[in-house]
Amino acid sequence: MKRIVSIQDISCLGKCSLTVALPIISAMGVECSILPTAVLSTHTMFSGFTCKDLTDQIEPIAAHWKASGLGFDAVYTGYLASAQQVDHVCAFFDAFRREGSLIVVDPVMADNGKLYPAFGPEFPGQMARVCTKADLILPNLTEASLLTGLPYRTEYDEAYIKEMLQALAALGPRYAALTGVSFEPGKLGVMYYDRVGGQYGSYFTEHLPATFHGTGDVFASTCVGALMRGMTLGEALALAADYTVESIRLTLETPDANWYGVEFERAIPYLVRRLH
Ligand code: PXL
Repeated sequence: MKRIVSIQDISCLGKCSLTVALPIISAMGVECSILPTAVLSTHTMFSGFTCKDLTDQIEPIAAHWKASGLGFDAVYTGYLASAQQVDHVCAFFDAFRREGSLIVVDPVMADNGKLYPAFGPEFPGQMARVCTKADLILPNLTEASLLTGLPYRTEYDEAYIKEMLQALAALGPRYAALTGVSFEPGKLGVMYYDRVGGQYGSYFTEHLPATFHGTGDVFASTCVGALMRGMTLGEALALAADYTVESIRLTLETPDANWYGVEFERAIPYLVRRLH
């Protein structure tokens, strides 16, 4: 069984980051170890959340794993709790990168043109440093614009997306995939670029009329799980998009669904079926 380590926060309630990555990656038949960056009472869209930063735990946990001869087929990072964690996460990549392993960075920090509330203006520059060491990055358009310095647009064409993808890949990763791309009403998806092959690809599916918190984490976790199950990047991104849409569809069908996340749990049978 492939083993990954996911480095992101534990939002104790809120259906995002590790409480999404663990069940999804496990359901896909891939072992998911965790390195929590912080413990929050909820995600940061709730008011009054608590946050215990765990920066000082990253290095000793990594050192114990190294001393015990433990390694990973992939490292997948998401929400980092502070700019101070960036050096530790970069050092972790250097220590655990090995022949054939994959480093996936979801540069979680912003959406809809705005940084998340816990981050200051220096954070995107720090997150860009994490991206330079990745094999694959999975930003949304807001994050891509903050990482590259290119303008954030809500109306755009394929040339703009291709320019953005090239600028993202120029940061260092071989592969960049932009989420939340739409070229026509009713369709939403992902466009990606392989810097080494010089090739673009895309996958579009239904654009459901709602946005939910944590769907980026559902998407990224599924993509990493699918890559570990041997799918190509194009197949992994398509499965991630389809499962995310299925989770949103089931949430919209649930009259008492919570506002803070999607009912990805009810779509797990669909995800598992798609693996066979
Ligand atoms: O879903 C991304 C995410 C992860 N973790 C925390 C967050 C967010 C988005 O706001 O607040 C703590």
